[in-house]
Amino acid sequence: MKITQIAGFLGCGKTTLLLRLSDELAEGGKTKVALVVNEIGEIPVDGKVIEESGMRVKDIGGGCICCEVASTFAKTVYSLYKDFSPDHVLVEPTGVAVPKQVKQAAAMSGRDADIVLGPAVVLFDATRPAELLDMDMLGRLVVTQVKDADIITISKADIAEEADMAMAEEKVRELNPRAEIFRVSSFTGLGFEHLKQDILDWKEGA
Ligand SMILES: Nc1nc2c(ncn2[C@@H]2O[C@H](COP(=O)(O)OP(=O)(O)O)[C@@H](O)[C@H]2O)c(=O)[nH]1
Ligand SMILES: [Mg+2]
Repeated sequence: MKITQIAGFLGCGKTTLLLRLSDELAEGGKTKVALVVNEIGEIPVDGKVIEESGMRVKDIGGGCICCEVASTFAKTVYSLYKDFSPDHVLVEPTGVAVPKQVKQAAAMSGRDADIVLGPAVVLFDATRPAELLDMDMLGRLVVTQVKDADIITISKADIAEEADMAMAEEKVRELNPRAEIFRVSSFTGLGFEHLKQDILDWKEGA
């Protein structure tokens, strides 16, 4: 069971990407996928609708899974492993979560469980790069998220201006030379094959 987080600031497109990606990863039921969402103050996911397609959805409230409710998160992941044994668990932390801490929380989810960590995928909203990196505003948080990422997807490529996307790519590359960076659109499907393959091939520490 591989746990992959889809992180990034509020409104950058996490839920939209998660839903499309889970559908693509499931390959019409060949692969079992579970979703864990932690949506404090975010747009709620309709779990019932998603479960109709054979997936399992867990919603964790009461705080951020990277801190206040890390142990609830770990228990949820473990119970998914026991009761549903998915191949993939996709996790959407809140927009203010720190990816490194989410990884640590996921790693706590059980020693006897056959759980491997997937990459930290961080979305960077290409429609508002200047605002996201503004150090007086969101900057510090967004910079931490970008630095922690294994994969950075430049999101909303279908509507972002080319100049903004180029700026976003340049800035995130400077902040994190280690991560893979590419453009995605959850509306057109741009970048999804790449993302899916990266997640499938990912080996922590490799
Ligand atoms: N044009 C466009 N809009 C998107 C895309 N992904 C998300 N959005 C929109 O961005 C807004 C926030 O998306 P959401 O997935 O809820 O973001 P989250 O807060 O990070 O989970 C919604 O209005 C989405 O419809 C995309 O790839 N292209
Ligand atoms: Mg969301």
